[in-house]
Amino acid sequence: MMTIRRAEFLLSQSKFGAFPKQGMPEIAMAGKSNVGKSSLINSLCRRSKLARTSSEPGKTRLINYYLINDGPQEDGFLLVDLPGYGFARAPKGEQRKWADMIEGYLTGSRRLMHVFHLVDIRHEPTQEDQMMVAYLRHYDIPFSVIATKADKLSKAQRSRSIPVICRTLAVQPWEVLTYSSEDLTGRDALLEKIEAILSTTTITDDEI
Ligand SMILES: Nc1nc2c(ncn2[C@@H]2O[C@H](COP(=O)(O)OP(=O)(O)O)[C@@H](O)[C@H]2O)c(=O)[nH]1
Ligand SMILES: [Mg+2]
Repeated sequence: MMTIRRAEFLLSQSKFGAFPKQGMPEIAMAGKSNVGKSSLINSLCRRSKLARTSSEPGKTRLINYYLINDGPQEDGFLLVDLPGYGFARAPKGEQRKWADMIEGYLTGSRRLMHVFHLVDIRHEPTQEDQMMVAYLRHYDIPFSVIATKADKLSKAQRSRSIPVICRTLAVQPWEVLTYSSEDLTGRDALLEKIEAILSTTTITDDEI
């Protein structure tokens, strides 16, 4: 299983664009505001204040990049916290801006290896969640679903909610990981998944 030895905030963007360290493998987190993207990054890296978390849906929508395992060991990668959605009542202009950012990122990112699409294990995925999956399928980006906040449900309740998530998003049960940033359920499995994703990244930039 891979270890996260170092984790640091790299930069934020309000619009996708070129940045230093671009060319490292990237793994991105997508999902509704408040679903637990920042908490997952913090719990995965065991750094409680790396990514800013909040019980209030974020007002500023940014792409946040975190640099993981930077150094000579060549297992470095970028974790990318994508702007959350879940603002069906938000002004059209704001929705358009979100869509432009997401499309800009998904089409512009040079080495996006995988997207973790987070959904709350307690709720049926929304139309916006389905739209996010449609984006990922449209751009042919490998993804898996992470059912977050697992600590809020009993084991029996969890096993009832996973099929609902699978059905709504048209994914298979083995494409869904159960996770909790509170009690670290699923953390080891997620690290193994990341290791598997990164092990397919042996091609260097000039070969692409
Ligand atoms: N119980 C529980 N609460 C969580 C979990 N993950 C996130 N939260 C809470 O959900 C709220 C939103 O989390 P945040 O990480 O900021 O969501 P983001 O908007 O997707 O980045 C915060 O109050 C977190 O403490 C989890 O696994 N379990
Ligand atoms: Mg966040």
